[in-house]
Amino acid sequence: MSKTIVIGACGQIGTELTLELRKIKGINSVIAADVKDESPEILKDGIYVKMDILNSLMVREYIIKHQIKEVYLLAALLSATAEKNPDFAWRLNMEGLFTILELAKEGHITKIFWPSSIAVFGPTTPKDNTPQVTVMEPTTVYGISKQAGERWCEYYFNKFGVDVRSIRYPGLISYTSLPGGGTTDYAVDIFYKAKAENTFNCFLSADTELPMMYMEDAIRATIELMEAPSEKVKIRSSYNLSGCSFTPAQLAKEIQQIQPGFTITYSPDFRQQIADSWPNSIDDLSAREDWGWKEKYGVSEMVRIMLENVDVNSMV
Ligand code: NAD
Ligand code: AKB
Repeated sequence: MSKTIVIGACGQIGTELTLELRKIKGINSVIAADVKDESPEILKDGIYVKMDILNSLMVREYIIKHQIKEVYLLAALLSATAEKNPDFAWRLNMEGLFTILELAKEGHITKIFWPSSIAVFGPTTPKDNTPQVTVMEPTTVYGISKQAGERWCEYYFNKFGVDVRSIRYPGLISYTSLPGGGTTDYAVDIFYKAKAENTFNCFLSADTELPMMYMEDAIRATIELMEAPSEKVKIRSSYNLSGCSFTPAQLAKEIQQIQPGFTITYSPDFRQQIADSWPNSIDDLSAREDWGWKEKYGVSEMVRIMLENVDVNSMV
């Protein structure tokens, strides 16, 4: 079995993706890599390597030496954190991608997954059922880096035949690992506060509708896209993907169905402006038609699972 590496494996997506890939490919075939000194306990069974994606020499040497053929490149600064450190965010989000695209161009890597985001859209994009191909004028450094990354992925596919695949993830909701500094993080935080304190102060306004997805759906989509025959992957920039859409007020109502005493208050901060520039909902017809995508989880089911499983002791 050829080797796979997940770079950014200690993050919200990386933790669950690594676990799932290890189930499918075998524990010794999937290497977890991250800039952190140690992996979380949950990944301790398999191989872990401390790797800074910005150290392109080390990344190149490791991938070539260990004959790694499939790369999931997840390391990035997310929207809210990136706004606080735009120069570094641009560097981190772009340089790592070039290192991996170049390795594939040289023939060392055969397949790449690189995630994009709904952040590629901006205030001039149609907000409802945002189409696959539309106006894209992102206003955040994170969105600009994702949009540029999409263009480069498509370029390397067209010019050099690099097999790179990508999804524009919506906000992802999960309980295994905490989210890492995004605008959609409220939709995870809310469950921890609901369980610990039965109340939540939201950093977005009550009626801010955003596209979201339960993590299990996102992991399945990622693996389905990576396993799809190459000719079915017709979009080499990044695929729109839709799970469910809701506002903080609607999410709070769903929580109240299970915890009737739950209350929510609103104190919008700088993340409101970011959220206001993003779509309400996404049209993902291309993903459905090209490689058979279909979501499994709606809001009510996701809320039930989150309330059952979040561990308030892991809250920082
Ligand atoms: P995260 O912040 O939870 O995890 C990112 C991981 O990358 C962290 O473990 C971090 O330590 C690691 N990392 C940071 N700098 C690194 C470096 N220099 N070298 C190696 N590793 C480094 O992020 P996430 O939510 O898991 O997102 C993963 C990817 O998916 C990102 O590209 C993000 O833009 C994209 N995405 C995420 C969401 C979401 O809702 N989680 C939505 C859309 C797109
Ligand atoms: C963020 O909020 O930055 C991420 C994303 C949608 O890309 N969750």
